[in-house]
Amino acid sequence: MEEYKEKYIENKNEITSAIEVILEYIKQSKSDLKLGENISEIEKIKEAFSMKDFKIVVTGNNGVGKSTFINTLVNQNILPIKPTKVLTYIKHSDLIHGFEVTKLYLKNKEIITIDNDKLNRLSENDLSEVEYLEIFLDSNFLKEDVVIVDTPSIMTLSKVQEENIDTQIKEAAAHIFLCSADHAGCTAEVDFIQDKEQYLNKTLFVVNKMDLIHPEEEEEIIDAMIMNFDLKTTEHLFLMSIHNDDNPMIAIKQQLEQVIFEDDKLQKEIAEAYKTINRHYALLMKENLLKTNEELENDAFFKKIDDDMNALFKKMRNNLK
Ligand SMILES: Nc1nc2c(ncn2[C@@H]2O[C@H](COP(=O)(O)OP(=O)(O)O)[C@@H](O)[C@H]2O)c(=O)[nH]1
Ligand SMILES: [Mg+2]
Repeated sequence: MEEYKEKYIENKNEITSAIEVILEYIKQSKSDLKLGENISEIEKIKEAFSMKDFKIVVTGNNGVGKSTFINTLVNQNILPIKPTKVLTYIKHSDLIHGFEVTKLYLKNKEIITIDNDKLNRLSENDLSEVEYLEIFLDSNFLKEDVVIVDTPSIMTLSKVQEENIDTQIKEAAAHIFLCSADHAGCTAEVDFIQDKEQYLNKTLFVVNKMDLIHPEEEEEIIDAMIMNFDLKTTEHLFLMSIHNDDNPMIAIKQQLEQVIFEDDKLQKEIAEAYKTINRHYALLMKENLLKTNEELENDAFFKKIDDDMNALFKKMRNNLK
């Protein structure tokens, strides 16, 4: 099994620590590189990687099982199984440093914090004042800045919500469009997907509730999905039922991580970061060569940093191959 996320985390950690080492080196050696824009260039890279989040937007008709599906993804019964009225972000909270709470962002700009176990008790009336929700949860799936966005049914979206969801999908690292086997590919669904063609390479189509139909209808559903949504391959198409033990959740997670972490733009960013770090390292080494050997030998600190750097860059070069 390909470990797309692990590979990304490794790259990110390597980039971050290489930058920290370079910054430390510049600080200790009072390098000329401190002047000019050099420091800010690599600091910006570090900042960009620390700010990243990977949004997975889940959309679909009412009652197709979006909230149930998300609960399965994060492995907790966190979302209430009743119609979702407002956009709901589910983010990671490390329990050692954080809390499992829900923040209600009200339309009047107030923010209310409640315990997650009170989520089920929010009435439609309570939610009428809410613009969006943010749920913090300790879940392995959400680690490394994965954020899931649950959305109201595509049938009940106000104009504002519809535009908002379009923006969400545009910004998202991945989009999951959920259908129900008993009416997969209906007109409302086709209409919704029609103007989202440019996002098809990051969209996964999941037909849920396969338990509701006869096994021999499976072929028909696959054909209908390909036809109605103009799918070029079935790589991004999954059929499942929450009630079946052999549901393809592992395959879906794997495909999701591939879409998110093997993304061309992200890979380019990583390669660029390595290139910039290498350039800075070369500049530092060049400066360092101007020192006398004694100076260098007497300085245990430089020796340690050099070792750190060499180890890091050896790993990086292997990675770039
Ligand atoms: N038969 C069947 N029911 C399901 C399945 N997945 C979810 N449901 C049910 O469908 C209903 C709507 O689910 P929910 O997650 O709230 O749908 P949402 O409106 O899309 O978020 C609930 O009663 C779920 O228990 C499934 O695979 N098979
Ligand atoms: Mg829901």
